[in-house]
Amino acid sequence: MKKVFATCLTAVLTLSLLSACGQTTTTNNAKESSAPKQTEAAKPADNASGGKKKYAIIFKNTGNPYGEKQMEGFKNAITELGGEAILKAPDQPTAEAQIKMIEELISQKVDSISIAGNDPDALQPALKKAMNAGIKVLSLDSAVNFKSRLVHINQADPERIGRVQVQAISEMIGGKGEIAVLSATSQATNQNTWIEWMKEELKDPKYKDIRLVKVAYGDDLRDKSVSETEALLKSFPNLKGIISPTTVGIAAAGKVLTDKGLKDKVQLTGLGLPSEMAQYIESGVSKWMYLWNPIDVGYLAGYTADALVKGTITGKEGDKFKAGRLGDKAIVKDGDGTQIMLGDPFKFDASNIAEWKKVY
Ligand code: RAM
Repeated sequence: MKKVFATCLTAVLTLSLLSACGQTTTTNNAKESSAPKQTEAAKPADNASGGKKKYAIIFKNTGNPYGEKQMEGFKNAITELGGEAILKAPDQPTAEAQIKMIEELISQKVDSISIAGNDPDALQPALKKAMNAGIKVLSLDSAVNFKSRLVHINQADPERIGRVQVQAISEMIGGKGEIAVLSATSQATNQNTWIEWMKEELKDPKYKDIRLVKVAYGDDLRDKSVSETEALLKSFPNLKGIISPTTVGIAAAGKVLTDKGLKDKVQLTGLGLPSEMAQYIESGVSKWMYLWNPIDVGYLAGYTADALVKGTITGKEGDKFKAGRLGDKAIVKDGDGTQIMLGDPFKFDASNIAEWKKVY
C-alpha cells in the first residue's frame, strides 16, 4: 500500500466557505509610466488606491484554472489584510511576456510582486530592477532563482512530488512497460524539478522493467497538451502509462484517453485539479492523482508579501510570521536561497474526488 499523504481536511474545506469580496484590480495592460524614477532607497508609493498597499501576483499564463485558484487565494489574503490585489497573467507562458508585466508593475509602483516564474533565470534583470525600486519580490509555485527573489513559496517537497508519481504509475502498470511524461513548458522550474526527482526514483532497480521513452511539453496550453498526448500515443504504440505533472496536461491527457477508448490500456496519473479531473477519476481513466491546495499557495504568498512589505520578515532563514488562517510559518533554507513550505501532496481517488471537486 502506497503512502497516502495527508493534509488538513478541515483547513481546506474552510476554504470553500471563503469567498472573494475585496476590491481587486485585474489588469493586463498597465499604463505607460509618467512617474518620476525611483532611486534604490525609494519606498513604493502609498498614495494611490486610497493609501492601500498594492500587491501584485503574476501567474504563468491565462486559461489555467489552477492559476485562477492560486490567484483567488492570494486575493483572499490581501483582502483580509486590507490591501489591493493586482492579478496578472500573460496570454502565453513565456518569460518575455512576464518581463513586460514586471516592467509595468514597477511603473505602477506596486509594493510587492509575487510571481510563478516561466523561467528560473530570464526574469532576473527585471525582478532585480523591481527590488532595487523597493518592491518586495517573491516567487510561488514555479521558483525564480535565489537572486531574483526574497523568498519562494513552495507548494510541497519537490522530491516527494516527483517520487510519488513514479510510484503511482508503476503500481498502475504492474511495474512493466513504456511510460512518458507530459509536462508544461520546457523552462518551468517546478515541473523540471519534479521530473528530475522522477528520474531519480526510476533509478531504483525495482523499476528495471519500466522505460521512460519521452518527456513531452504541452506548455500548459490545452490544445497543445492534447496534440502532444496524441503524438505520444502515435509514436509509442506500446505506451503503458502517462505521468502529467501539470493540471492542464493531465486533464488534456484524460480527455484524449477517454475519446480514444484507451482506459485500462494506457494508465494516467500526475498532478490534477479535482474539479477538472473528477470525471476521469470516476470513469477510471486515471485511477488516482495528486495535488495540494492551490488556494492555500496563493493565500500564503499574500501573507508573505504583506510580512515583507511591513518588514515583519526580510526573507532570511529563521524568519517567522503568522500567515492568517494557515497559522505560524517559518522561512527555511532552499539551496542558496530561502523558502516557505506549504504542505504535502494529497492523493485523490474515487473515494474522495466527489468531495474535493467542490473545493478546487
Ligand atoms: C499547472 C501549472 C502549475 C502547477 C500545476 C500542478 O497548473 O503548471 O504551475 O503547479 O500545474
